[in-house]
Amino acid sequence: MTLQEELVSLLHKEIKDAADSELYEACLEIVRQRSEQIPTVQGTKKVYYISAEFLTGKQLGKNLINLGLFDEMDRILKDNGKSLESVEAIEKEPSLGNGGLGRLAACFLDSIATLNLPGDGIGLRYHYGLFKQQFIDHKQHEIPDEWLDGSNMVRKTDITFPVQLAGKTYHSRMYDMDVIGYKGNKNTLHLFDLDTIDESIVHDGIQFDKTNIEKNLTLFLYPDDSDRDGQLLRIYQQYFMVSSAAQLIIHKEKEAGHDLHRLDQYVAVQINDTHPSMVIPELIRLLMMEGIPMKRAADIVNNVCAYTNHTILAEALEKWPLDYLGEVVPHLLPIIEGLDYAAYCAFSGNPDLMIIDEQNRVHMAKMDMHYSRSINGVAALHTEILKNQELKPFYNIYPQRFNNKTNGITFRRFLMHSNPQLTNLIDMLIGEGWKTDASHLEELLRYYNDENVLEQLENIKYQNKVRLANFIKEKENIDLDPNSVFDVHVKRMHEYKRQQMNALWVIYKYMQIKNGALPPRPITVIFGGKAAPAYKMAKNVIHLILCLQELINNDPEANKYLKVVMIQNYNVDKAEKVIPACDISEQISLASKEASGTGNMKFMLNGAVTLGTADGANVEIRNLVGNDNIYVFGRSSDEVIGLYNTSSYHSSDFYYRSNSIHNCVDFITSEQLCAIGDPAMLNELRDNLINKDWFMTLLDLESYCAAKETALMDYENRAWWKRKMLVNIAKSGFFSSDRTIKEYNNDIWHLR
Ligand code: 26Q
Repeated sequence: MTLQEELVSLLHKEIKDAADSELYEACLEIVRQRSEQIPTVQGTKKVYYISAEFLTGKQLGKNLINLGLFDEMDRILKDNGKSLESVEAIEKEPSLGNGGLGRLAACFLDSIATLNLPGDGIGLRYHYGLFKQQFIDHKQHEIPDEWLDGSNMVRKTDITFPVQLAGKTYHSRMYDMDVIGYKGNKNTLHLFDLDTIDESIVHDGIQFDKTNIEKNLTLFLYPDDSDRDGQLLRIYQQYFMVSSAAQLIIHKEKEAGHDLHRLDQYVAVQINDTHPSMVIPELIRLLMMEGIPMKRAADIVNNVCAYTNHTILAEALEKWPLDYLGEVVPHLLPIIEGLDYAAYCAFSGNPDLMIIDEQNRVHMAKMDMHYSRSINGVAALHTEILKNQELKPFYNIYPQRFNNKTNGITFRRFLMHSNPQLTNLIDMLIGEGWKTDASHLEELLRYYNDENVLEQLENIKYQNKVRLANFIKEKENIDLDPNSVFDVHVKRMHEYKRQQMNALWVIYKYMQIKNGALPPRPITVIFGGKAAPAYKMAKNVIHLILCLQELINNDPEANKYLKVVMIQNYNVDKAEKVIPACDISEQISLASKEASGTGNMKFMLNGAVTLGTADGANVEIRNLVGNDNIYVFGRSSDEVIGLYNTSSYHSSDFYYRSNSIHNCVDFITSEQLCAIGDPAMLNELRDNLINKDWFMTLLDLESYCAAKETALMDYENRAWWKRKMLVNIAKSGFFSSDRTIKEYNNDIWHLR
């Protein structure tokens, strides 16, 4: 049967007569059937990537690409007056992550399968994911994200495991999603859930009874943990996930007849940040139940596990009160205490190295570092900071465990799927080898002086901007000019990422325009990102941006030159629409704070030029493209770390010293903005900038404005700019997650 015949037979009608929703079901079914026919990756050693988040994005288009069916399906639908794009729009995006860490996990699964390495993901099947973001009265509101409504690739299995929570037995059920490699075999993402979850207990946005574990356990990712019940719920979730994982692993190994004493010959476990850390004591516990003494079990687990750190922000390093753990997982307590005692004996009670601190809190990262064979950071700078600052006491005792694995992204999604025109151009110029070996992209440098190719690049960018403008018109009813510069700042809202600094630049530009200093070309500033529901300052920044959007876009004197859009509910789907349309990629975190960033890589790959600090992977981008093809500004990570160590940054100094900073900051609470927004929120934000500014916005504001001015001027030199685009694309091969995964495998997992 041809693909077209298959489609018709599933539809029971002609393609031209089918609705998009019917076509979606039929396409999904075809993917399922094809996937069933391709083999699971085989091997004697397998990695389990355990993560609280898997931000997989929509599956249909990506699976069609990896199965080699996308172009044919696209053509069949077109020939029948339909569009694959509209069919893909029917799918709901699995909302199983919050940001970089979750998207990284999804990219890694794609690369592991593509490289034909045996490796499964393990996570949770959150019914409402993180949350869905809505803007009402220029503020973020949170509502449940009903991603499970409708058909998807996640299927229920009949596999369950008993999990002890607070002395009661619950049964975790495994759901599976095929992870189909590009022209390769498949692996599985296992998502665990409880059968008894009751979605009807959610009310008033995302509120629910936090004590009713049977009904609430997997409703949301990162439920509010501002009180005791919320923290307990996090522990319940984490243990539920890792106990299911550990049982699955041990069960499979026993079934295969493997000697559990040699578990490290068959299994590697990658711990994605500290959320899955309890897998260490849980695996030890299960091995002890198989008759292995604790010391031996701990040694075995130590050789199996590897830990990835994604942050140096203190508030993100999890520390759980021992008595909370005692309440939820009393059976793990003797093991955790035993591990702590072993560290006490080995390191003469050095408090820096203890798992349990003087206040009886369990430091999950410290447990990870003592009981993992590998400890890695996610970009070169980040790993150096871990070794020399944040985790120095551990680097001193375990130097050989520390290693860097600079993050990567899958080009199958973030170029082939999101930017088909650029994909075609690259194929035409250098062939298709880059799809499996991204270093081939460097061959594009041959066209550095090829006017024709440069013009095509520019045309593709323009068309992507038109497409985004149409999308924003449809979704937000805002008119954008595709001839303006698209300056894009999309990522989770956090003070360290400094969206507030870009907002201050918007104010600066607005005041300039009002004073008659007009830019050579209109500028469109595009924001997008969710704030954690309890994170007040991040919500204040969203509020400021939405108020600026209202003020500026409706000011006829200014809106010809400047527009602001904040995209609602930024997710993977929207990322794929925004990124190909970007000219200037904003990566302006306070140096030392962004572990890596991966958005920066996606923009670069799509021909945007980075405006950023020397932070995270930006440093590696600069080393690859050279200073002519990136705009780097601001204090260095060493300077910033010095300022923190000596407590010598006072934002008020910067506020009072510079008139222009003063004016921009004061504009936040101007009559005009207060007439649009909530004066209390705007005041709180302004006060914070003047009196606290923990992430040093005012420190870098002037150098940021200067660098951005240079970038905007350079944009006018079109001949130059097109070459910058080309160099960025050509040098992005290093950031393929295929490269990252090869490094994980060579240095840590050694899969066979
Ligand atoms: C911890 C404790 C209590 C509550 C929440 C958390 C928590 C939740 C989520 C801590 C961290 C996260 C997510 C972190 C994250 O996404 N980090 C990003 O990881 C990317 C992949 O490595 C990096 O590129 C980014 O730089 C990093 O910010």
